[in-house]
Amino acid sequence: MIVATATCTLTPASPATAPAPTTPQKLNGADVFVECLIRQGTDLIFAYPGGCSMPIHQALTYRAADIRTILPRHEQGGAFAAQGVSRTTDKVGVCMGTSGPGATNLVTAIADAKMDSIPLIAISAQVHTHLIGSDAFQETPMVEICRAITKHHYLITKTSDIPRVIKEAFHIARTGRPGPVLIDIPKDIQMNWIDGKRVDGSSWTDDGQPWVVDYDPAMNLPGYHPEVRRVHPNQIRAILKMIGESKKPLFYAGGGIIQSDASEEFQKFARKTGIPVATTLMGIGCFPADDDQSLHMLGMHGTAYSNFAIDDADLLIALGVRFDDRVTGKLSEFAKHGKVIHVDVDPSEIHKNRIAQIAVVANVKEVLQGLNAMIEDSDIPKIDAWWTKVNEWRDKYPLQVRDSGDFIIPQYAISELWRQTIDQDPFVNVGVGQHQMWAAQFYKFRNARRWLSSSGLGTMGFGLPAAMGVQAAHPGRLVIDIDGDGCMLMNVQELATLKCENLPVKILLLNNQHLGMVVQWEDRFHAKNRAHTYLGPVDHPEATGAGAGPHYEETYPNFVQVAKGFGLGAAQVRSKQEFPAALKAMLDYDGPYLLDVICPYQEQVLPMIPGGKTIKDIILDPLP
Ligand SMILES: Cc1ncc(C[n+]2csc(CCOP(=O)(O)OP(=O)(O)O)c2C)c(N)n1
Ligand SMILES: [Mg+2]
Repeated sequence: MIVATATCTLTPASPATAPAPTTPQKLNGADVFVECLIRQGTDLIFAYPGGCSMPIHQALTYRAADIRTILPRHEQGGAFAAQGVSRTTDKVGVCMGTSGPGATNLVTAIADAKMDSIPLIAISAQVHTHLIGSDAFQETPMVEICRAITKHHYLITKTSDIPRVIKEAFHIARTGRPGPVLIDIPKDIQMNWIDGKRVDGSSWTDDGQPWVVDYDPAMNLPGYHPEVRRVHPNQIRAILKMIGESKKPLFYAGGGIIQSDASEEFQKFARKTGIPVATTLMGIGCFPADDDQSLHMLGMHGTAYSNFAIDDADLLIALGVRFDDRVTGKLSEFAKHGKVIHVDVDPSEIHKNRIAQIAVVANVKEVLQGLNAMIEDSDIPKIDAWWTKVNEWRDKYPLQVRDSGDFIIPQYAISELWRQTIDQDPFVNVGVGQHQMWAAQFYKFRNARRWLSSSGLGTMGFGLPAAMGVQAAHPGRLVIDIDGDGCMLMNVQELATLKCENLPVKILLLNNQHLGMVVQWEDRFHAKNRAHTYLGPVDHPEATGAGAGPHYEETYPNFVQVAKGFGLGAAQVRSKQEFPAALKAMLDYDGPYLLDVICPYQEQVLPMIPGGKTIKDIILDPLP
């Protein structure tokens, strides 16, 4: 007999749109599963059905008033959309695919969430328990596949485990260092009736008794204690002392500040100390990028002045960061004149890439609250001379938008987008490539959780589905996808979801007809040898790097036709003079819209510190 503490009062509601089922609905595992999601605050799920997940889809229709089910057009799209929810709300995004290919289609986005510490519940349906291990139709061992790319993973083997597993999964996903949790649920576990009977009438409970559902069961996570990592006042004092004694300090501010919702505390502390702030790609938005105290982004494509400052700093205050190689370049040379204070919630990040003189394993928000509470005037460093030097670098090496005549270069397009939209505090999603880096450089974010980028895994195709999820979670808000032409094709099917689910995302497609970021590396490091980086027909001269290419007569594919085919509004623009009005037309459009912006492919993202290199190797000038 299963011990119960609360009785189940769940009554299937009538589906919002479909006619009521003709037979009375008995509750089964799938109904309980959906109720558990709702009790975790889930009001949106991105789910693509198939044989093994049908019971949960059926159950979702009965609860349509409480949970909106969005049908993405590919499971990867659904999983990135769920990330869009997690990255911009206090909810954990939820996605689902059926067994086999539906499940494996989730994998890239799960790995992506792990790298960026994004809480995510990924549900995969599984074949019947008695078939597991038999190479049954559409069977894949999802727990094994996802073991290294999830924070935790479950295969549910008893229907009565559903409430505990879901409670634990959400707890693990959102606490400590957040991350994705996989729940693999076999079809028979979904179909078992809560009266203790399987669909064939046999018993699934030990003694054939009904199961009284406890929706708040005890968790069983003996090895998981994120809550014990607390900061001690002595550590706070030590940090303040080191800051007070520094002459050339710098904040190295990362995604941990955003994940722990600590931007307010960070800004307060940063302003009190007056120390320059540089952010990682993941940290964008934790401090206003157009503020004088901001040195903007650091690392491979960060500002030259932030990288010069790191190189010269005598103290790096590293908050919620992981010393990623795209930030450090050659590790032995990175910030080698500086001491390091490193605060991170994950002990495995401490001393991983860089030894810290002060290391604190704790929630960044708690540490910042402690710092704000304990800081005294004597802890504020005297750094006027440091600022003079930093400002010299800033004046000498600003981010530049060169004069491009009537060509639209991406740096200009993004700056103009910023000018026309920043007052609406929009959510901006990006793909991966040059357009992503230019968006990071030229869209000067003022708030946290507005910038969505696949940063750690660098997954092309992230932007469109992420934007779709953000729009679903924030109806009425401006949601933008700045995308590349390569990335757009990776999840282009989600244009259908935008249209069919009334998600009015605005897509600024920076179309250079190339895999621009790879082209940039070809041009810099491979003697301009074009190796499968042209996105048009192979008999075009551009395929071998020969064409002039800035203004194609005919671009491929015809994105305007593609978007219109999916029912979006769309236009192409090639002239800089016409760009502001074309952009405004998109922003004013009632519904999803794609603006196909034809850009020259020769443009390079600068500055650039080549991978594994140092500040001495920084590239500041375009190729002749
Ligand atoms: C799924 C995936 N495949 C390959 C890559 C390698 N890659 C990184 S950027 C890039 C080019 C992206 O092209 P596009 O979307 O057109 O953006 P652009 O660089 O031209 O702005 C490629 C191929 C990747 N990051 N992700
Ligand atoms: Mg491109």
